[in-house]
Amino acid sequence: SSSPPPRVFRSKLPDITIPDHLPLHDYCFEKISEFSDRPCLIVGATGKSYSFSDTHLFSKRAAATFSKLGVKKGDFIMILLKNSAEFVFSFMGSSMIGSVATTANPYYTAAEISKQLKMSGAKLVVTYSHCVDKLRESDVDLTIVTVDDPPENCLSFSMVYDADENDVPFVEIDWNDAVSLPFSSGTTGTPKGVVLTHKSMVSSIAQQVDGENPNIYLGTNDVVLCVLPMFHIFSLSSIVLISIRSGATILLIEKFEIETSMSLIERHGVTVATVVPPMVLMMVKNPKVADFNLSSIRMVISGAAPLGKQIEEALMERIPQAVIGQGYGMTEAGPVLSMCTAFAKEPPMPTKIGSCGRVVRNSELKIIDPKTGVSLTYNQPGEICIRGPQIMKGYLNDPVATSLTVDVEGWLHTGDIGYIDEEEEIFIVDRIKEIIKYKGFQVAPVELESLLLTHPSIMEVAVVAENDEIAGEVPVAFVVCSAGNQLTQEEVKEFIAKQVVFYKRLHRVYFVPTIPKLPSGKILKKDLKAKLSNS
Ligand code: AYL
Repeated sequence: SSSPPPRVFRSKLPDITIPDHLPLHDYCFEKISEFSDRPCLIVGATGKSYSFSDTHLFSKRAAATFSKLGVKKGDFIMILLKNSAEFVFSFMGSSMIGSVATTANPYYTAAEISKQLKMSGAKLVVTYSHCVDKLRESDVDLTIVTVDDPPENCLSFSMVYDADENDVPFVEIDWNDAVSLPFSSGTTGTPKGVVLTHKSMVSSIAQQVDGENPNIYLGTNDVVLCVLPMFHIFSLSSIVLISIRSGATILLIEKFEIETSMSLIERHGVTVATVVPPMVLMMVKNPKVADFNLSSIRMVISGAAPLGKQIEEALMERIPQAVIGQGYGMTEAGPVLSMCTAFAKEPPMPTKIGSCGRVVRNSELKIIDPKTGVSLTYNQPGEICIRGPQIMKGYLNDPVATSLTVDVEGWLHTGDIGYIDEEEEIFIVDRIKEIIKYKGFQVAPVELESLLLTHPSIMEVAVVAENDEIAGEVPVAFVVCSAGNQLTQEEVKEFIAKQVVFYKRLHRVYFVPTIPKLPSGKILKKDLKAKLSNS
């Protein structure tokens, strides 16, 4: 007789032993004696390279420096940097002294940075001199270290290189201690600090690259493209940390400019390109790409937003030798839930176009009916939930939001709707959470709605996602003006633009007489989205 169809899904690859005694930095650097002289970091813009032993050494010196500056175990530091060697040294250095790195976008406005500083309680920031004025606007008492010439009352990051690595104090690190604090709005509300512990991050990295048959097979001959921002967990975990663990070289690029990036891929022989869908779109649409030799690329990992089938097919034509597949992650999930198994060492387990691969090892995944909570089997779409050692400890200082996301049985509810086919491949089809994804970046509608409601001429508002060919989704607003007041679309857009980072800007404003709501006050966003022409 046949067994009943599964309700909890596990990896087709065998489970692995996750080293549950190592703090994140020791785990990442565990094997460096095997490749200490190989390049760990190459700075794309300058060509400067740092070996694994340099990277380890400068991380220890950063740890010693932060410690001298008063950072203690359990304290928070903010890294406000683009992709750079200093980012890596600061992050690893912070881990070494048991402090927690909260990472943020250097393009954030003063108000956005201030919120994150206050919510995290960070006392030290590593940044650029041109960000110092923004930092000073928040009335937080800060030690500011700049990687370029320090302005008055700031310190220079160059002190790290002169520090003594033997000055790193001994700290006892528990596996359940926090190590990083990325921000995410999750399934509801505004951005919150996501507490990722040594346990979560080590587990997720191990699930990606450890074991006899790693899900993502990386080695010392790989050169991994790092153009996605490291302040986002996708890049931090699935580029930087997995490469350090595996002995692969990381090619650091600050900003995705198509020709510069392609020429750096060619020059350094990039073998693994980790990307977001808008980058793939540019790689297939831009005719100049054909001028570059991309034959070194053997693997393309796309994630953070859905990758359209046609775009994936077009990329396969452009780089036919490469295996192309998706990773599916969520900051709160540590971050990886599923990964294309065609990236594994052996035997190749191909995945279908459009799939997000299969659930990672040492984890359980289920699909539930979002209304009843009943778990579903093959081919039935529902909310994706995951349980395993990699998921977040919780939101910082927010037990209510935590319990809405991680239930008492330890299942993390993603707010994504998907199904699993009979070959255990995951397909995401919808999202029941409010979040808008602009080129893979999160935009929280509530954040923009609260800002709009501070405008004296605005009475009611709803922000929703509008589909966009390039960005995937863009935020748009429905606005009800207060009696006797009128605004133009430009005025509303401008009002928001000066308060938020570029990707949260409104792309359109629709003036409406009322916002459709349930008697409870809940806005009927589905009805509003249906009004948009291209949704
Ligand atoms: P956050 N396809 C469709 N939607 C996706 C995908 C994908 N491949 N990946 C992520 N998302 C959406 O916290 C989904 O709605 O993390 C998910 O809940 O900024 C949300 O983005 C999470 O957004 C990887 C691969 C990390 C991906 C990531 C994504 C991190 C984005 C590591 O290896």
